[in-house]
Amino acid sequence: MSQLEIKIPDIGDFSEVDVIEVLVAEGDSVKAEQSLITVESDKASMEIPSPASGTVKALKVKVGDKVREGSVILELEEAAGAPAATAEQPEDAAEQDKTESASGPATPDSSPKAEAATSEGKKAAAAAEAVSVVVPDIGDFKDVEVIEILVSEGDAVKAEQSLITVESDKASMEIPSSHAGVVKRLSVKVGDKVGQGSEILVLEAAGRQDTESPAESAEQPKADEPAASQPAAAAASFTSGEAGEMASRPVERTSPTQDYGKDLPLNKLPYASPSVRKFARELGVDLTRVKGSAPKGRITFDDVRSFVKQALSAAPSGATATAAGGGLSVIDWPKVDFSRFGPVEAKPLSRIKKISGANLHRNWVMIPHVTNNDQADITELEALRVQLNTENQKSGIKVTMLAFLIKAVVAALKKFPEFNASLDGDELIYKQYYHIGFAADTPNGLVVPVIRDADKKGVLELAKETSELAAKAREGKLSPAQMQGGCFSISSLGGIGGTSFTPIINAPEVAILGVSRSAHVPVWDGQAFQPRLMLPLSLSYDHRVIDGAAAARFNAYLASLLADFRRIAL
Ligand code: CAO
Repeated sequence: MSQLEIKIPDIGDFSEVDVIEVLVAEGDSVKAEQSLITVESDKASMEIPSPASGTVKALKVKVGDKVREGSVILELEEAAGAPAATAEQPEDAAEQDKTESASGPATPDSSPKAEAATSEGKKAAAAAEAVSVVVPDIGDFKDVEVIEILVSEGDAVKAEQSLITVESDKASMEIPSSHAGVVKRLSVKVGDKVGQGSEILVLEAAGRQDTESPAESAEQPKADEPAASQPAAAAASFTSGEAGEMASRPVERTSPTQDYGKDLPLNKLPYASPSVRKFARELGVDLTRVKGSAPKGRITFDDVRSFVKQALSAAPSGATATAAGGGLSVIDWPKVDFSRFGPVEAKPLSRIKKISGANLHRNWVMIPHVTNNDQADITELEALRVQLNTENQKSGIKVTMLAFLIKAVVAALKKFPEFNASLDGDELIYKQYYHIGFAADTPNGLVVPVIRDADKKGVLELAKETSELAAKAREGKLSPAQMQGGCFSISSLGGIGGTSFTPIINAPEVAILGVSRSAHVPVWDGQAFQPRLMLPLSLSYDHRVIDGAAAARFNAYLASLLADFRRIAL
């Protein structure tokens, strides 16, 4: 028994490709022509078959490796009595694959003609000329089924853009466009059988496509043409034949998306065309978690899109969040039949609770929150507030602590502009306006009305507006506009109680101030303890934007303004 090094054969113009699937394991017995690995370029994938029968002694590649012609795939202990020709020369064997194996890689002989994709005499010669795009030479595949149409009438397509996916019983491949232009008419539909020369669609060509003569264009592709420019790429764009069956079986995995495929059992990669795989990779989607809607469980572009949409909106409110991990890789919510333990009554969540719940969930999960707790000495401020209310009784406006807080917060935002900002990708948007939201507790749940241009309003005006908006909130009469555009929010539980809490940031804002109940406490003034009215301030901030030191300074500054309100005028 001899030991063979099985190498990547000539795989056409694919200079370096990724190993996306290893189909055998050490110790496995393999037959000649059995697929060993699947490799993939950005537009195509293909299986590499074994040139000989034997036992896999040592695997030399793993998923994620880059390979090229001549790279060693594995060491094979040749089966006794195997024909010498298959065992000796992997190159020869590869050559044999080229001509004999339908499951083998594309060969020069079977390479389709790059420009033969247009029907004769219809090649675009001038702008807006109709071009019939046909199925090129796709090797041994005849009468293959159209399983996917990747463009629609009216679409602008680029040359080499994939138009349709066809599938035989063992492989699928994408057929690229030979020309750029606008799709005038589709000539095929899903389910049609096509072969070399079948018209796929008619394009209104974008302009003169090239300077070749029709005779030249019908020739074989030149060796140095980029792979993607040849339908050979399509001929090589095979996905694992077994994947279709595999994809219909659920694969339970929660590994990070970047590693998808690595931990999968052999032959269990999801069933999708190369461009769908690429699309999924670009979006960081783990295809093993996407359910294919096409026949045999094949995953389409739309399946990937739906998966992403679902993941993005997976900040579910109460009921749905409890259904299944809420889009996170966490164990499912416990399902308990509470009636087993005593009488229960089920009531649906209010509309506000569902909406605010979804927002709170997303914000809590997506924003790295830190809360800085401080206290403000509001002894004098509270005395002023009481005095103003005594003097202003006839005005009907009650001066509230909330109004003072809004005024002080605006001054602090001016001093610390990063608190009056929002993250937009890698940019921080600094706002030059000061719209302040405040949490209002209503019978139906939490809402956050917004005071616009709070910097331009006095304390009395702020007190009047907050009480009007809070009343509207309780009546459920706030308009959407009255809850939009906030820069920073205040959540005051002072009238209710508590000593501190962690308010949840109201995205896309980057900070929120929680206010708890003030209390008289003994404060050391350097000589003696004095009874002072202290207001707890809990500042939650988005740590991606705001450093802990900045938060401590903001909160301390705010406390200093509340301790001596005259500073606001400075
Ligand atoms: N410490 C002690 N007492 C306070 C106080 C504080 N920090 N803030 C207000 N109070 C007192 C007031 O003095 C007033 O007392 P009197 O009735 O004796 O005058 C009482 O509490 C009510 O205060 P107010 O009329 O000034 O109302 P407010 O500004 O406290 O609250 C509003 C207005 C809309 C913020 C409030 O009604 C509300 O909905 N708060 C709940 C906010 C909330 O739910 N936050 C949590 C969000 S996260 O789940």
